[in-house]
Amino acid sequence: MDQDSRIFVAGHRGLVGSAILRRLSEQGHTNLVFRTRAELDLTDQAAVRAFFDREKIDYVFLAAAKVGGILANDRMGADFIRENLLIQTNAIDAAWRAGVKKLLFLGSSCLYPKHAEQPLREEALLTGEMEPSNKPYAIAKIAGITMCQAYRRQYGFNAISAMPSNLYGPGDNFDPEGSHVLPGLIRRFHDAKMAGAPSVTLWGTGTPRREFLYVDDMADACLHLMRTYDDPEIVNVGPGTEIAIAELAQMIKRTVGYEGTLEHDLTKPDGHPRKVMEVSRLFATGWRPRVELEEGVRRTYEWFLEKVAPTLAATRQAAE
Ligand code: GFB
Repeated sequence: MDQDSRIFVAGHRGLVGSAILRRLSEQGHTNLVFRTRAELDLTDQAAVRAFFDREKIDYVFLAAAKVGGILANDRMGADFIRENLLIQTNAIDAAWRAGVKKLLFLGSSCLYPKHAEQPLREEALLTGEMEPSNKPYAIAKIAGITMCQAYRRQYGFNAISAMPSNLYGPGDNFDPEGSHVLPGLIRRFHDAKMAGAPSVTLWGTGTPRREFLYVDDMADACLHLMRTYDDPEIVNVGPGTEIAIAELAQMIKRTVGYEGTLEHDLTKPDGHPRKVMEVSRLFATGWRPRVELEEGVRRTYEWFLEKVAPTLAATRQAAE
């Protein structure tokens, strides 16, 4: 990837895409291409082909996807499988047809079997039953990974796939129902603090274990892989450390400065009992994450206070 390579970041308004765009800019890349959904609907095959034919793109970061937390996945499986299959099929195929040099596709640690041996090795993919709450999402994403591998094998297309752990950071979705646990709890503890509420509800038992990677570290890993990795096998991207959800909740509670108690809503799913990835394939290439979880949570809460909280406060006032 040269400084003047023409680079398309699909999904540049999302958590990962916006971080990739920031990182590319910081590193002096100026020939960057991005489109809003209104400008380019990635589920529209003809539009995507016309875009790639016209734009003469060299590199693609395919960070556009329909994503969400455990409840959104559980309730809207049809949307998750349809949108992801369409977006990735259109983008990967059109990129190859238009002569793109290299494409990075993103999977997720939730694609691994529910009871796979931990830490999750790349070889564990497709070796067992999936976690039912996110099966439609996982099947779609596994199709994308397989498509990258098949296009490489049949057509020589340099398409690689990374498997991020749970991600978080500035630009996240803080919707109380649809979001992932970390931004969801920041929002819930913040709202409870503002309202002086006596308790905050945690979904599930709090015992599931997850690993969380700060999104700027993820973006950094994506650029690193784009520059250095050309193999068909998937690569896990995570910090290699884990935390129980109940412990994470305590960390967020401290960061927000909430003083009430915690309750559990056991009607909500736990999902995978444990998801921690084996990251030696990535670490062997010299890459390491930089932002520790506590620091990342602090930075994310600061971003939330600056960008999200004022709008919430204004909405609350208007409703009163
Ligand atoms: O972040 P989360 O939705 O991702 O949930 P997954 C992680 C854990 O936190 C689950 C618990 O055990 C939840 O039950 N949890 C506790 C909460 N309180 C909350 C809350 O307020 N909100 C949320 N969202 N969870 C998703 C997958 O699974 O991870 C997706 O469904 C995706 O497909 C993503 O891949 C990375 O790790 O369980």
